[in-house]
Amino acid sequence: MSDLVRLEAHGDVGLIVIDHPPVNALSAAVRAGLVACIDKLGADPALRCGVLACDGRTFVAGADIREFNNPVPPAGSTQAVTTNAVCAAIDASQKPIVAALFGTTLGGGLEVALSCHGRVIEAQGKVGLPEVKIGLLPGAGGTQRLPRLVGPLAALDMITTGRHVPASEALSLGIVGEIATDLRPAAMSAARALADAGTWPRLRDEPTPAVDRAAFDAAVTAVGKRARGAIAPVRAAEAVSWSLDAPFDDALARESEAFQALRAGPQSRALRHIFAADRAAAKAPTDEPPLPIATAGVIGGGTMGSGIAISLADSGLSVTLVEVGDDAVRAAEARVRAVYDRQLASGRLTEAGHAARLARVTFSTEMAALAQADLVIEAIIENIDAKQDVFRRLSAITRADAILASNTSYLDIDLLADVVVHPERVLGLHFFSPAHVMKLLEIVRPARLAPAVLATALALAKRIGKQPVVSGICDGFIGNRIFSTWRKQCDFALEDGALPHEIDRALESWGMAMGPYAVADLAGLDIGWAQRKRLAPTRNLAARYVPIADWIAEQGRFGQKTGAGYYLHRDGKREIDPAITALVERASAERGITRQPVPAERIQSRVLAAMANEGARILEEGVAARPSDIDVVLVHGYGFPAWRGGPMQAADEAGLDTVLATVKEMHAQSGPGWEPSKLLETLVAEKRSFASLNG
Ligand code: T1G
Repeated sequence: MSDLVRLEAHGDVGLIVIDHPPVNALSAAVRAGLVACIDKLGADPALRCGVLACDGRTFVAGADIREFNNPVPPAGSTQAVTTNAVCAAIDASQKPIVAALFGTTLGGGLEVALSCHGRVIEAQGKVGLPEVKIGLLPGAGGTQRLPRLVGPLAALDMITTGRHVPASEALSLGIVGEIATDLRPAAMSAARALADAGTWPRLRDEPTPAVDRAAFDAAVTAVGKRARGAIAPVRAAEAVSWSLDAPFDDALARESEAFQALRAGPQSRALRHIFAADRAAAKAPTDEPPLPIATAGVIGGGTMGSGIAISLADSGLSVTLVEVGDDAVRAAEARVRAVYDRQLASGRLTEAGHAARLARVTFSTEMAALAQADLVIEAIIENIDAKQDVFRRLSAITRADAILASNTSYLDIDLLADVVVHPERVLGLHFFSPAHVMKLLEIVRPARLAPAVLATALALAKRIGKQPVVSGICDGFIGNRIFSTWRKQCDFALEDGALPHEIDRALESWGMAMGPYAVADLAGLDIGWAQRKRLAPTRNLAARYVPIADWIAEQGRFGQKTGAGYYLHRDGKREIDPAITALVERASAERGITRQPVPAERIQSRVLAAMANEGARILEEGVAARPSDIDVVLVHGYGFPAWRGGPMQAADEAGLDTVLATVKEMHAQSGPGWEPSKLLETLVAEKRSFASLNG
């Protein structure tokens, strides 16, 4: 036994308890301790049965992800005690063992529980096989045991989505036999009942329930379509199909091979990188405790303001939304109610939940209503004068310790702090539209920000289910600055010979959720147009500038909202518009370019190089704390494929020398503004990676 896993005798029940904070991950020591305790249970004549339980906040949340970057341990070492070996020890047990599930029983934790002879769960507990989310598949029999328990179709859904299944659904699927209020006693009773019955079937001996093969194959095909380049869900679906007809042990061996191949591959490396990067970005760079936030105010009830109010209310906060005039208040109320009505209609909210959330959001035309708010988020038009006026008034009305935030997507937060008493409480909380849906939250850190306020913003992000990234101040912060940079390379490709749909297709086939021109039509071309006009006075006139986007906007074509932008939009479909083709060709002609086809690979490599080079500049300027923060922004806010790990990870995978060569090529062709960053040149010279800067 080890101090991580102990065996306690409770009458005739052997209670095996794992105590490995924070989530009882199945590290090598835990796996070895489990096998030792299972053996000890079997050898003790006073014990008729066993219960597998955990101390702390959750039953086993999976294998220890940190071990996956280590080389496969040599046979015979304690590390070689795999999760499969733990399951095999339970399979070989001559005494029934019941698992006592609570918290989030995930991955290897659920697989070990599935090899047990019964499972009891707490009402708030959840189970899942989320391996695909880190580019893996269940590697300890999950793809073979779960189908035998719940049927191939339900298993395929759980394993290829990685979703968490609540206790009630786990009961109806048969994953657990009981939902208990007093967990361990209930599990002990269940174990005794199996011992009394004298029989305790093993899932591995059960036949897989029959399934309509055509329906199953159609579901497998759908997994491939949804995967959008990710290979783990496709491999996982293949593994589940083996449960239909392959002998258990043969399928188990194939599952292990498939698991190891994924674990060693670039996609799992990238997804494990994002798993760690998300957590690194969310860690407060200070020991200051967060301040309490119970009541919040939002100024501005447009799309962003109402989305922010919903995001706050969803997390239990009381929110007062302030707008100017009764009409604007009514419009804001309608926006908030419409979202909650849709969630009620779709079953995502119960009647009670719907009523509770609506009750949390109140509306006012008076800023004085925010006098006692702990936090106020301004979400009005992107105009610095208007924002400064709001912050002056907030400074006079709110408590001196109230946190004052702006949702601005690029304006200088220091200019807002300048007009506030106690400027150290002012920061940026840049939500992404729709604010109640998008996970990313850029926390913009002005020079005078108090550490406790930063810690409070990071704690708020976790509470409202957002993925925070701390950004310094620059035009566009991290995400929009990088987006506007690589978008220019796409515009150059338009002039050189490509068409909008070809560029969108090249990047979507590379894994981007949506190409830049489809995104522009969705977001509205007027926004970028206004930004370019704002920046026009400071634009470097020697730099290559493509007028295509301006020409389109000047025609009043703002994208989906006007029915036409880069594409024609009819009945919810995007159509190629010959008028845009002609406009693009005119741009090439006016620049004296003879159009040539632009290969998809060139678009992909230049977009990545542009992202990585601008990311390196952002790091040099201290706007981002580490390369992985940039990856988190692009993955959670801009549709960058998570299975490529973000631009900095993808650049490492491509080789920084290759990326630097592409940057130099772009500089030669595109002129000023495309110089290689010093950091990129230094890393290449020193044969280092961006990952080496992640700390
Ligand atoms: N291994 C190691 N550390 C883990 C971990 C894991 N599986 N899961 C979480 N942690 C750490 C995390 O890094 C953080 O550490 C702390 O726990 C709290 O996590 C064989 C091969 C469980 C839902 O994919 O989904 O089993 O930063 O901040 O928001 O087939 O963590 O404090 O030092 O996320 O409450 C499958 C991944 C693995 C689950 C809790 N399991 N984890 O969320 O806290 S592969 C997973 C989560 C596998 C088998 C295969 C979440 C959580 P630190 P947290 P949380």
